[in-house]
Amino acid sequence: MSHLIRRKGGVGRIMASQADFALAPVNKGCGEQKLKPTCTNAAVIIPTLNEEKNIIEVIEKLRHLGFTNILVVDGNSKDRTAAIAKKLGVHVITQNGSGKGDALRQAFSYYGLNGDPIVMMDADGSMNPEELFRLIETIQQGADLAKGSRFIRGGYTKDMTLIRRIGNSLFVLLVNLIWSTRYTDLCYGFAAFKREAIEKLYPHLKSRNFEIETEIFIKAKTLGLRVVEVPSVELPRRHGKSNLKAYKDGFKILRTVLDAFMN
Ligand SMILES: Nc1nc2c(ncn2[C@@H]2O[C@H](COP(=O)(O)OP(=O)(O)O)[C@@H](O)[C@H]2O)c(=O)[nH]1
Ligand SMILES: [Mg+2]
Repeated sequence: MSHLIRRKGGVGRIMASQADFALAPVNKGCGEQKLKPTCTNAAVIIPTLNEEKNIIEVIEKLRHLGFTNILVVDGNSKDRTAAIAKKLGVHVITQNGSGKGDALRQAFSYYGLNGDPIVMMDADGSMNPEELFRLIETIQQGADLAKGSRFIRGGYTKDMTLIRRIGNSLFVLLVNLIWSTRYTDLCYGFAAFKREAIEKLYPHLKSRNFEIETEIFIKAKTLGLRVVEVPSVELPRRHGKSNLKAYKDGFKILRTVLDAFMN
């Protein structure tokens, strides 16, 4: 990864209002039908933990849409996830530590990671790869970070328990209050980054687990990156169960918010 690129301050306007959706129109841009060559430069990072029943479909859908630069960061799955991903011909690395945050940070620092923009998405089939076009187009239109939101018009979730909804809403309130942002969603790992944004963010990220997304979005703001929310639909994971433990991980997210506030 090349050196950290510094940007002059004052560019960090958070754009999450509906007016801003003009930046990210549905069914346009890189095009669900036609893939512009620029889109094929995108690198897709997928953290995986025991997703052997889901990973094939996710990779095949991505390929079908024209994404060829796919990096699976496997958390030492006990099943055949890594073997299947390798067989499908995508790049697979095994994470050194454990946790989703640790895996994403390892991917961000990975010397073989090429591509611009860089996208992160889950392996459980809950995210629709077609939405990547909208995220990438938002980057092409000037955002440093385009993040999916399940809680703006056009977005929703069928994969969230009540307790997780409440937790997410409280964290959104708290973060918006502290950093004057207008986020509508925080605990959601479907996003596209300008490569420079990853280079800028990476040295500041510490999260090991599911607090990683919240940390990314807080630090994107404090580093002055331009963040745009784009509606996203989250479906139930296709097979298996979530690895997230609402109370334990909720506490870690809260600690991440407070830690960022104190520092
Ligand atoms: N590499 C790696 N991936 C993980 C780990 N924990 C979860 N994941 C992946 O992160 C994504 C989101 O995890 P999931 O359990 O669905 O959490 P949820 O979407 O928040 O309910 C999925 O692709 C998981 O396979 C981990 O410890 N290491
Ligand atoms: Mg999931």
